[in-house]
Amino acid sequence: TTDFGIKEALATLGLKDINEGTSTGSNNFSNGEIIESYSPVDGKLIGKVKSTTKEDYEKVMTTATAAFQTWRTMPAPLRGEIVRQFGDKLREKKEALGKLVSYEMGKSYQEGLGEVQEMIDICDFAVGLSRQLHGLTMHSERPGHRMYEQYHPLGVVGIISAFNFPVAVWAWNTALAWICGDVCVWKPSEKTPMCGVACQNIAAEVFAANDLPEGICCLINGDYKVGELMSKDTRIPLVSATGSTRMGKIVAKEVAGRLGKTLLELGGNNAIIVTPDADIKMTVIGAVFGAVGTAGQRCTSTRRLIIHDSIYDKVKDAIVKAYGQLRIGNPLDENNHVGPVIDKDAVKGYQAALTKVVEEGGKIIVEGGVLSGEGYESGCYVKPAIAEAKNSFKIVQHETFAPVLYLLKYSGDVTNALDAQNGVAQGLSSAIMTNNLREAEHFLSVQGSDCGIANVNIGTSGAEIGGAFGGEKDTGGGRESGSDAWKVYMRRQTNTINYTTELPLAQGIKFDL
Ligand code: UN1
Repeated sequence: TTDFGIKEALATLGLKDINEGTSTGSNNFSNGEIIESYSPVDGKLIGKVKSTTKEDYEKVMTTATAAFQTWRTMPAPLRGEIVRQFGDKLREKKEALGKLVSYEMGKSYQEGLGEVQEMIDICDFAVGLSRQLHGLTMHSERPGHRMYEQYHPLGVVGIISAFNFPVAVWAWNTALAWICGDVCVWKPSEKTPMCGVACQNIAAEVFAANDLPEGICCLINGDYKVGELMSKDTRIPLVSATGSTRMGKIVAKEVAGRLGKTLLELGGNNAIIVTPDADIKMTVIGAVFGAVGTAGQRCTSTRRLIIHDSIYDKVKDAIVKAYGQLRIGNPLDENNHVGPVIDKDAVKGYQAALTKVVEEGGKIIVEGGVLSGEGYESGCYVKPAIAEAKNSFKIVQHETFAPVLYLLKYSGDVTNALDAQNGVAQGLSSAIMTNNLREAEHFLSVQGSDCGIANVNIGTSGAEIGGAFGGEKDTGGGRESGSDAWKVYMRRQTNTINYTTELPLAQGIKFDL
């Protein structure tokens, strides 16, 4: 693990080398079973953390609820100042954290750095927002009355995040929740626990330097059972969960059962529509990065290309050619385009998808396969594959978290492509490649894409933090990150003030005593 400066990165992030023991991180009460984190890059043990028991969880909740009492009374722009400092710390540690993300999760170093950049960006966004938590004022129908609304902090926000964006998704939630006056309890994926401890350490430094209670930022470790503690906990008014649709449905039911709020960011089955007026070169870049970036493990990864029959062969040939140039290997080596998938289970899911698509009548046009031999010892490196398929195939309807791309053909006008694009259970990201204004506008219209994200002449992945991020249908309906996504982290209050000596009733009701 001394290769590519991993040892140094771990030290910079306050993480213990595997020989030194368990990384507990700051403000961590975890005492449970050991979780070992193995790198999909080289199969080596990176480190260990302890999982959170029910008793540990109670301690976390006690510090979090106590910290909320302090944090919520601090003026929002001053909370913004803390988030600004946190963003600066992230700038300092960008290379180390980006490297750890790459090593523990398997995405390319460039994408690891990109992920940390998203954290920095959301901090900047949140700092500005801390002076803009605006409510409206309304004109009262009663004389001498004033009406307005205001937003107050919500309380303890529970965050459940996935392995694929092991640090950024947490930051999208915390940076906003913090300026909103909430405190956070985070359960990172048990597949990327070291990233969780690293982030906790960075945040802890900032809170300590400002004499603020660390309970503002809490970390819990473990599998779904630990997440369940939060779903059931009435002290947590909002649970923000990112992951599979299956997980989201369980969390949604549990939290709704106690009338709590959820913010769900679940699966996608994202397509790019390629019309006869598409720029082929741009299409290839967008589609290939979308399908193989993060080894096809983004929620926004491109899974389907819906190509017009008149240009089908041309696009297919160009994409197949581009796949021929992909270099698969150690993601810390910047010569490689594609790193490993997260673990051997993901490899199995990938293999099953390729078997199923053939069983259903599809045709593989770029062969897949698991790589072995030198540099591939972890057993997690797979070849990005392409199959010609039909939208109706069960496997095409399913989100396989791996680099498998399906080519679908459409004929006639763009409405036929849209039927296929919208004809899946998920509704996260979508794109159209066209220089035809009518097609582009139709795609964006009410009759167009039914997804939370709809792009013209760019791919499905790589959303910026300034926009609200999330999607419809099986994607869960939540929006996080930019725009007015902050509102879900606050409680809204409508206030009416009477500054007269009379008490007129609304709706003109007479009630004389
Ligand atoms: C995810 O996969 O959970 O749009 C989020 C993108 C990234 C975020 C993806 N900014 O690809």
